[in-house]
Amino acid sequence: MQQLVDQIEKIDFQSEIYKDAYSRINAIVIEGEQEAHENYITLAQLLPAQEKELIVLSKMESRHKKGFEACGRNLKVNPDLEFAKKFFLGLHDNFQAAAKEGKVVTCLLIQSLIIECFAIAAYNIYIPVADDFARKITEGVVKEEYSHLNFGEVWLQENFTKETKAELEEANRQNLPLVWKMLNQVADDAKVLAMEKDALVEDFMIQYGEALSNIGFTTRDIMRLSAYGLVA
Ligand code: Y39
Ligand code: FE
Ligand code: FE
Ligand code: FE
Repeated sequence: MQQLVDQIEKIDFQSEIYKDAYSRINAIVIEGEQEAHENYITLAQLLPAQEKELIVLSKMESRHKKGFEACGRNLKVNPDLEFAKKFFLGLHDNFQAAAKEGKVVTCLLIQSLIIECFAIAAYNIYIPVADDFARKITEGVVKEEYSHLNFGEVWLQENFTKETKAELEEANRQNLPLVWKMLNQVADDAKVLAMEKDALVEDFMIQYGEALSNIGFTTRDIMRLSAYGLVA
């Protein structure tokens, strides 16, 4: 705790090094919220019975995007959106390909489990080390991200069969290694913001493992699935 207090006191939110790192992390979050907005609209088309609920989630995502844009402006940072688009390309393409084939289970795994858990981990780790303005925004956002994760958990739990289980395993195999790659790509910038990679990995694994457990996977499955592709 004292360590955290010392660390926060040292953060200079207006230093060039902080603002440079923030230009990429802030852009990733803005782009991520935009993609999440679009993904929930696509999911609404794939799941007509949940259309209204999913449109509500998509609207939350655009509000999140506006909130994080305000965080960047507040620090006078220009988000590097070109970098962020490339950052999400792998997950973006896999989501699009799955949607085209009507693979709703894969789409839910990518957006409502993987991306939401990544967001929850990142926001939880960011909140204690954020500037006052961004902290208030992020606290409001993370509460809603839990409800997005919950949507995916409930749907996948209610539809858990041999077939959906197999599709989840395959989608996990294709997409989880991308998350570890993404995390490595931002580790240095995250560190400048006082967010440790180990803490991000740990929080992600806890959220993701809990989600898989709620859906119906065994502990043994979860161990195998949640560390898939994790190298360093
Ligand atoms: O569902 C959502 O709102 C998720 C899209 C938002 C993505 C957040 C991505 C966070 C990654 C940040 C990495 C910082 C270390
Ligand atoms: Fe969001
Ligand atoms: Fe979300
Ligand atoms: Fe989100």
